[in-house]
Amino acid sequence: MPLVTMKEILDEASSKGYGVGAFNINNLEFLQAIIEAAEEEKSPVIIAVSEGAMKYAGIEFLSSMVRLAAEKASIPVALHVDHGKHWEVIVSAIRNGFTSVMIDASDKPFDENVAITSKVVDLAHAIGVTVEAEIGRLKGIEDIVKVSEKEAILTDPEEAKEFVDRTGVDALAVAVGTSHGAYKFKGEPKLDIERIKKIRDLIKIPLVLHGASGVLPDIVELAEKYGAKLGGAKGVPDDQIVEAIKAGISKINIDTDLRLSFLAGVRKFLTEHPEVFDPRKYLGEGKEIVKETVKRKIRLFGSNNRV
Ligand code: PGH
Ligand code: CA
Ligand code: ZN
Repeated sequence: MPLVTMKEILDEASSKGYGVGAFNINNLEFLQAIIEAAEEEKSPVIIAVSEGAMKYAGIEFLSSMVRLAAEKASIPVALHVDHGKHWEVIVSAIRNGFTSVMIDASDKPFDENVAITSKVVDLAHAIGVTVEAEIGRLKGIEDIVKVSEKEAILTDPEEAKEFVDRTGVDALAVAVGTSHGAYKFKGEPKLDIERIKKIRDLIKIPLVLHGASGVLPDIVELAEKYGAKLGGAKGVPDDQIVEAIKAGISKINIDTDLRLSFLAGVRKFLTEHPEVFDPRKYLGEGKEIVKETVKRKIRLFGSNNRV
């Protein structure tokens, strides 16, 4: 079916209380893995493209691939800009058929974030494109030394409400203790679930959890068995993701878990078949593990059997 907006996918998820994965792609194999997994699990899915991905592969190549994949698929697919920082990128994405954009001005002072986000909302809504924005900064709770620092970094519920009222965004990314990458927590993994509940009580639009990868221990172990060095890697445990969804999160962003899965597959294949030089073979093995990981995520988030 043609690409749908992210709002369509998330409003449905939010009203029924399940989560939907937004999975990052940079190339063909990750896209194939995600779409195949979502089709087999009968799940809606969000394909996320960062500015880095656009720089790596080209926005036209990525958007064309995703549009085609969606048209051939039997599940709803949204094409979304992840962490858009530049006005030109947002405009270019909309011109290239993205159905959703994230404008991330969360590093700016509150009023400036409101102004930048509002400008994107005006443009995007005029042509039916969904907007996600963010307030607060992503950082592990354990890394926060003082209480005052915690309040400055994590999303303040009252501020979140004012932000949504003033900007008219469709989805809001909140900072509740996660961070990007494979090294999220020095101590015990911990999300501020109470904060999600407070924000949920004040805000009716879908909420987004960034930095949500689990850094799956079995995948890390597999990659390390074949030579990867990932000492100290730690992510968000599955049970905390479930709690976060129960508390009101609707969109869950996953990048790192797919990277680690691909790495494990490619490393395993190359180690076991040193004589093989056909990229379809080793990339194919990477793709299979990414696909398995996406299926695990879909079932964890509860978006399976929804289409
Ligand atoms: C993410 C992905 N992308 O926007 O938030 O986070 O590094 O935990 O996959 P991870
Ligand atoms: Ca941010
Ligand atoms: Zn993110």
